[in-house]
Amino acid sequence: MIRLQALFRTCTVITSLVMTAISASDSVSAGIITFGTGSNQFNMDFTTIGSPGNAADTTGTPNPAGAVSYTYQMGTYEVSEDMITKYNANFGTANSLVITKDTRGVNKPATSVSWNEGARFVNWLNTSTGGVAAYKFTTNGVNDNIALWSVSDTGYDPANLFRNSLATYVLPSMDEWYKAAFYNPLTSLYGNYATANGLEPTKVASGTVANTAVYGGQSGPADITLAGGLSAFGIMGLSGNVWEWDETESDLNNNSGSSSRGRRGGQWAESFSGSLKSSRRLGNTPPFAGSNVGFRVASLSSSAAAVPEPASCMVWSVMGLAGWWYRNAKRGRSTFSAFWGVRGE
Ligand SMILES: [Ca+2]
Ligand SMILES: [Ca+2]
Ligand SMILES: [Ca+2]
Repeated sequence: MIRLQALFRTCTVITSLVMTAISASDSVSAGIITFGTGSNQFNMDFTTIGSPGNAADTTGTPNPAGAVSYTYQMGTYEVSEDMITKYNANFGTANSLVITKDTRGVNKPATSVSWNEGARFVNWLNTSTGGVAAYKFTTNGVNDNIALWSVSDTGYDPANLFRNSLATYVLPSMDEWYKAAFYNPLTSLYGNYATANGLEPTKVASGTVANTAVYGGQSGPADITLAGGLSAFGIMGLSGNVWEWDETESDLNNNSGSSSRGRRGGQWAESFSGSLKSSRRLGNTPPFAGSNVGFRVASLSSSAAAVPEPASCMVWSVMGLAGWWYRNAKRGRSTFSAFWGVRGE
């Protein structure tokens, strides 16, 4: 009887551990990539955007939008001030390519970062990890406009003259951003907002509660990991917190280094939710730096990053523990005696 009670208690503990691990694991397909060196390393979280070949939405702006034929990774959070500071320490200062930004706090989203500065940051993510630059800069100023890739360049893609087809890290295109924000892979439907249920989010100053977003006259942006609930794919802050650049020209044809680029999602001070909606896409020229405009990074890697999330490590640990318990239970050993190596009570 004592042995049965011990087994039951152990089973209850394992079950609760498994449940905790599962609920903590919002997205087991997420991955973490580390950039930089030494004390200037930082991690960037990515979440897989699957459902390749999804249909476009025909109810938003632009119309159509959101059809992506391949699996990619979306930055789970906006780019933080800390990431920009560490880019500058690793690369920007030494190469006279310092990215300027606002200073609200290390975990706040980086703002007053122009499209051109964002593209410089993304290029360094590629080149510092042995990859190919996404954007073609031919002049030295950090806020100079890009040139177009040409047919003689390796990685030239006639369908997108901005993006080198061999690059891994990029600014999300209009369609990549739209899909990550508004498409629900479970229902194959589009929502009007980047919330789990696709409906208008509740206004919050910060937090991670589902179907909330940081807007509604807040005094400033929340930390990138406290920027409201997740989109259906598991991405935070696509609605609200700070505006985010997309890669694509406002006219949807990437054929001019100086023409206006899209930005989406609205920001903390918006009174109403209109700017957060799938129907709202504004634009600015690529050197423009707005104190409520930031960005996030996408990765064209089809698989999640090599380093698993702590939550999924925990799932595997618990599964291993459960297997060990089962084997010992089968041999008729109580969990207590098996754990302490005691044979025969
Ligand atoms: Ca700047
Ligand atoms: Ca945002
Ligand atoms: Ca154009």
